[in-house]
Amino acid sequence: MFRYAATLCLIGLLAACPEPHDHDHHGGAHCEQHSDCGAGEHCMEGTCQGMHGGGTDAGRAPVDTYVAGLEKSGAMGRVVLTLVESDPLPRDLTLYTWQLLLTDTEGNPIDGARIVAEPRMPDHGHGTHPQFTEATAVDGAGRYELADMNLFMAGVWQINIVVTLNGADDAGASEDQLNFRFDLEG
Ligand SMILES: [Cu+2]
Repeated sequence: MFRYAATLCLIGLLAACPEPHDHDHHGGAHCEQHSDCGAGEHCMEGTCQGMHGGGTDAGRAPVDTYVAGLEKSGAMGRVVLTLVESDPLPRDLTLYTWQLLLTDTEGNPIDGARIVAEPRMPDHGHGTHPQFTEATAVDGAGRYELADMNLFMAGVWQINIVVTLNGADDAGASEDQLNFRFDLEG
């Protein structure tokens, strides 16, 4: 087939010329781990993908410097989520439990929300197990706890958090989302 295409090429049908150097890179070579892929690629869902390819992971955003009481505003402007305390401090590769405070933008505690965290490593294209951790309410004053998130690898972890608020009326639930990003030394 290649010989045939090359022959067409020689007799002047330039459009039929094969481009052997350009094709196999975009299909995504099969892989099982990052080291199976080339430089600038990572292994995601069984194929090698370029690092700069959009998606939901924003790999180049700055990381957070941890302080107790770190606040994040939701992208929709509905909530503010405070990381009251991380145990342990974001550095080790282990199970993390986070104490959270959920308020509206005026600082009023919000109870009865559903808070689900999904830890991801944006630069590697993978998450953790279990994939999602749902927070439990702690004391009914806007306090919640995320227990035992397994941040098992050194590097940047982005903890994507979706907050679902119960509607005050029959209009139903509304969502907001935010993330925390920490670079774990390991
Ligand atoms: Cu990783």
